[in-house]
Amino acid sequence: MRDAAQPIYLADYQPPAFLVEKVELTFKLAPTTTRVLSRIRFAPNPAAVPGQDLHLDGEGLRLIAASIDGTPLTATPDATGLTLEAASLPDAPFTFQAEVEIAPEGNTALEGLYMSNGMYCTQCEAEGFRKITYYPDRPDVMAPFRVRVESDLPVLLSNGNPVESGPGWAEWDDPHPKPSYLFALVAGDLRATTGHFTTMDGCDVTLNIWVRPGDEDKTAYALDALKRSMLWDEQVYGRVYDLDIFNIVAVDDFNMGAMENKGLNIFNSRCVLASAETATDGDFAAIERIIAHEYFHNWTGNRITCRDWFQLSLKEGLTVFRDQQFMGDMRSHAVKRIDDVLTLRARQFREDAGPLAHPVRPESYVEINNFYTATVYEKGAELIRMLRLLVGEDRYRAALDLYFERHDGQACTIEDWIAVFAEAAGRDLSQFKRWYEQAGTPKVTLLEHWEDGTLTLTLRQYSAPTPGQPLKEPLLIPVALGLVGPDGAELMPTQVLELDSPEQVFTFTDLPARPVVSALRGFSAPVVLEHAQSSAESNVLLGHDTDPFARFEAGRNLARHILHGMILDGAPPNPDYLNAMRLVLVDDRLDPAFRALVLRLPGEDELAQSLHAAGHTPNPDAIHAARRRALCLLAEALAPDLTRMVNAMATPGAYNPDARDAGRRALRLAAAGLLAHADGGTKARDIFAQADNMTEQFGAWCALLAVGAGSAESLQFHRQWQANRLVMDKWFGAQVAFAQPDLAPAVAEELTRHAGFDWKNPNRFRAVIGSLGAHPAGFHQSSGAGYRLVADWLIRLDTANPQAAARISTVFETWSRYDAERQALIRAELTRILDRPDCSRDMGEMVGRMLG
Ligand code: 0A1
Ligand code: ZN
Repeated sequence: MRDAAQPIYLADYQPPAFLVEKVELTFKLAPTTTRVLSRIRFAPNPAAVPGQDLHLDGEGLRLIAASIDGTPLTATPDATGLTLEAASLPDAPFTFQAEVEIAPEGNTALEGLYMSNGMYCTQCEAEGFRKITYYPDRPDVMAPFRVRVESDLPVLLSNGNPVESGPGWAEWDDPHPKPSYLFALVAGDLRATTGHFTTMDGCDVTLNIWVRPGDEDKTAYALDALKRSMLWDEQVYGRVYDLDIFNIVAVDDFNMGAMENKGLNIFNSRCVLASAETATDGDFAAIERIIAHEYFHNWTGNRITCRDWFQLSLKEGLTVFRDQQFMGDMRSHAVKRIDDVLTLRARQFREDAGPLAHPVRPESYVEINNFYTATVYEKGAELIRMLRLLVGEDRYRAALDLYFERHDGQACTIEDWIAVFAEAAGRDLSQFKRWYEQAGTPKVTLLEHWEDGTLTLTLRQYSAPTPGQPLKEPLLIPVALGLVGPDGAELMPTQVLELDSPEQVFTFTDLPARPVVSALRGFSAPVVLEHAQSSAESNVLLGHDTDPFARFEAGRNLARHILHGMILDGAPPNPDYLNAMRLVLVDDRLDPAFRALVLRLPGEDELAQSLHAAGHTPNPDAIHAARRRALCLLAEALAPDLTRMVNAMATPGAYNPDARDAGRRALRLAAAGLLAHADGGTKARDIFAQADNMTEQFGAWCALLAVGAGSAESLQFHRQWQANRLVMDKWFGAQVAFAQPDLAPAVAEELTRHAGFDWKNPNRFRAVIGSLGAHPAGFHQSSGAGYRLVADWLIRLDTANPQAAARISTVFETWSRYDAERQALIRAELTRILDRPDCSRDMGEMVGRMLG
């Protein structure tokens, strides 16, 4: 039996004692008295150690009756479920039946069966099914499900294909064996937008996007993204959809972004609903990506699933990599790569550098929900990307074909994945596998030596200790590198150097002149590169590198260097930098989206992270002030060009969310945002007044808030959008995100008293409390007011929704970067969160790890 606070170890994995041949469920839905009847056909698992008990997970269930092959059961459940003793079980297949009662209405944790705005829905990943009925709730038990739903609500959905329905009931059949975490049920007053897709095998698939009445006008983009995802997966991976119907449902109360339940994806409504007026370009892109992500899970996750939750990255890393490829194909590979690297650094490098660092495949956990992390997802995707780079595109595709062929219908491990890859690529990947096992971001140092036409590069790697891993082995790091002439011409196209030792030397001979080294092109490995380059060299790369990521990175390095100087000793920015930015801004050969990214200065948290890595104690106020001054200086230096760009990048005609127009709007808003630091927001006010789309309306309002203006616009925004939940999340969030640092905690506190602050809704909670945690100078006010407010609310949320509260607690994960006073204040708040008798297992694990 499991003690709830004890860790579970990968090393303790045991195959299940029994397999399930068939599941039949009947739901009689009622808000406080839902009855779940189950009929489960079990068979002994030939691969298991014989003589084991059968443990059926179950939490918070009221057991009405249970039987085995018709004989009533005598066993009584405990807090973790029902244990059927080996001696009492037949050693042949048998049928277990149970009836339980649950209360979805009171389920504020949003896990299991719960209610959102009068609609029933489920969330079973990772371990929610045990809150619905007794079952071996583990991913290596896969079975076909047949489900009957009884309710007066008009729309009744479950996984698979619809088989029969009548007034007040519907039956669904899912022929594909699946683990319980992919089970789903929805019942509500819903409206569908319907489309069709014909698979490459000629089968017609009905596609439905189900929403609440009134939201039907916000479904077109999701439906289109779904069709494009289905086509892409056929064309690029040869993967065909396998049911007659694909349903997507939008739900307002949802802990995460979306969930890939077989044939019945459930989405946080913010990840589906979009119209020009209510969603920004960023929202449209996120919807496209998440629709694709969940759809791609049908093969990478559902048909091939994980043996246990330690293998989570097997499905998540691969599926994120696939959605990144898809987005690159749909939009721009260059811009997508830069965006992905920015996210990786902001979230995963931050995690990897602190007390919550863990390997892509963790070795233990207390609460698995705490491991849906940037490391498992985003770093996991980087590992797939590196594998592809190391073996080449063709062998990558061959490896994937083999993976699908060999493992379809199975619950697999990272070992299975690596073995397929090693076989298809014909190379030993045992050293590569360490990437899955070692936490922390490796540091790669690059030293140059130039003599007589020969360039000698010394590459070193170092991985610092992380919690539980004091010593690290060298990794296999692909370093994509090119050489650029001082005039900007490419002297040597990209080569992939394989760094597999602590130190290696590479030489390049017969060079006409000392080249500029363009290292880590395309961000070929998730490492921190230390490579001293002069600003003249960075300028060559920024202006000429053939690799767009390297161009971006050169600009970023210049900006970071200048900001460090301003923060640490008030040094003014180098005029060369201002000039380099001007050249990028006005270069019409460059994609506007790319220019918008280059113009964006590193954020405050990134600066705190890089200062800390360089041995300094970051001061959040000083970082904020210096960054603000840099924005003013840039704005003053570039004002005429910025004004020109605001005008030139207008997108006449009807709003189009495609990458081209979105890129122009991004540059337009970046220019207006910067200009606001010089013109007080005049241009931004014009954009706001004329906007016919949310991207410009919201972008312009944020530009005003960022310079302390925009109060009239705030009122107008509120008046216009108070009836729209998703837009109101923006209204709540932006006021905190752009608050003057010393006022930010009070602004957030005030908003928590607003009638619209429905704290049990995760989107709204995040908009206020999450935004304060993401505002470094506001959150880290030396008074401790930010810490106190966040801790108060986390304590409150922990009692209703531990999973969401534990996730948001990561705002504290960087505490050890800061000065002793701030550290003491944060530790006191973390201790206050932890030292409560009712602290959840989720929160207890997170805070415990943060305190170390
Ligand atoms: N598997 C989903 C995300 C997800 C994960 C956990 C959840 O509850 C703990 C809910 C959703 C995905 O990758 O999209
Ligand atoms: Zn996923």
